[in-house]
Amino acid sequence: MHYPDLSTLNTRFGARGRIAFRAGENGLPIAALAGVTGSCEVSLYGGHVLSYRPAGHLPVLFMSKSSRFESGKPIRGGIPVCWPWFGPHPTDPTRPAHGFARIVPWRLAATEYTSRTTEIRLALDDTDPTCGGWPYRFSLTLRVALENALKVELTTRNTDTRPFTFSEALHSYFGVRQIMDVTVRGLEGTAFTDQVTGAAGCPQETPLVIRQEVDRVYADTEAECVIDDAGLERQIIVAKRGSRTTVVWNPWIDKAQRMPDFGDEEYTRMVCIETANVGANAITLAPGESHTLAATISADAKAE
Ligand code: TA6
Repeated sequence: MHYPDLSTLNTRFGARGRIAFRAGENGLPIAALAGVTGSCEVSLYGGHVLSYRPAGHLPVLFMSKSSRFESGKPIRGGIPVCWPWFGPHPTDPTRPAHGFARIVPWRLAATEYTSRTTEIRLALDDTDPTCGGWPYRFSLTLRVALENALKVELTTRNTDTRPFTFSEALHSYFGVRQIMDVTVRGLEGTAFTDQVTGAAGCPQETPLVIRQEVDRVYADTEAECVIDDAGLERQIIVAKRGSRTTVVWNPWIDKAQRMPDFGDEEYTRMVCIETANVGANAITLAPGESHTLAATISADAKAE
């Protein structure tokens, strides 16, 4: 895995007190962004937002204490980029789950900052040697911006001569104090496919509480989701643009114990609210067309 050296990154793209590059575990380069509205860290490996802390709040994203930071393996927490397929590869079980974008190095394209905003843009395209095995020309840009919220935008451009279809997700892991004290609002009235039982068209009539393994794909929804965390007396708001699917996941006890990169008890401290386009909401781009999937993440003191 080859990355530019950190001194070059800091010289060309750093900014004192705002943008700095450091070596993470196993030497993976990490960009640390800071500004008046908060701070975040982004790994060039996987184009992966590792952490986000709004000013005046506790960290918003969950990261497993057992996560790997190894070439070729996904990072267990933060915001994995699932692209160009979500879940298992549609036909080839030997291909990595959730696509290859989250397990390859991304290139640093640009950094920018103003008095109130700090952003980084990463790039990946079919000329990157690690992106083999997908038969289309493409370019991806990931924009991560610290504004009054954390904005994460994944833009796909079809640079091929043929149309292609892809599915995608910003697979965001959110930190909570205790899952038993959490309610997820915003999906009421939206039917879901239950990935645990295989049942489709399941009604979500009330706000969602989690008392078992939850792996639900809500289709045809553009709704903002709110994680009400009574334990931390805060809400996490997940708004989105360019996304018609929301996935909600908590592995619960048995699956947590089967995951080597996830602590047995960590299911109590996280929930995934994933900003996605999956299944019938997959995206087809004609040559030259592009599409942006965007999540806007913020935290608020709990409304009384
Ligand atoms: O978030 C939904 C899901 O597809 C679950 O089925 C579970 O597999 C999760 O993603 C994590 O997938 P990963 O490949 O990161 O272990």
